Amino acid sequence: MINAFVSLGSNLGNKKENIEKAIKKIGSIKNAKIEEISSLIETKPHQAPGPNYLNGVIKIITNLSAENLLDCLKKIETELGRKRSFKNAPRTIDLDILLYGNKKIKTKKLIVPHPKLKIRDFFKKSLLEIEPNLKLV
Ligand code: PH2
Ligand code: MG
Ligand code: MG
Repeated sequence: MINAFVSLGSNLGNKKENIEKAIKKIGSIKNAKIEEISSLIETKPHQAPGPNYLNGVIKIITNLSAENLLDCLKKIETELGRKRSFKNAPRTIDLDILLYGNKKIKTKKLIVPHPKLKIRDFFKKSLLEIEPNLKLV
């Protein structure tokens, strides 16, 4: 079993409801259990146009591979109306794997730790809220 941290972001439609629906769906993924949920914080769009975001992070414990977890998250994004018009376009929901255990992954589909983890303070803030002992190197 591996601890993974997933970020939730929304800046389109009913942001809080989108995030709550996503958490519910993640909670029903077979082979994944939600362990912690951070507070949700309003953030200014980082390197992106559009309205402010609502952001949060959850901790899950899972035996899914990172790639399979990503597939589940993408499916939930689609179910919640995510459209992909241009890079960093406003979105109903964005679900990103921030950390997958202490693994480093670099494939066409997935980079973990999340490449923007160090430069997005809201990621770090939410991560440390739910995992105070986390060493972010
Ligand atoms: N996600 C992005 C781009 N910019 N800015 C904020 N505040 N929150 C996000 O989740 C976010 C962003 C691309 O995924
Ligand atoms: Mg993202
Ligand atoms: Mg994403």
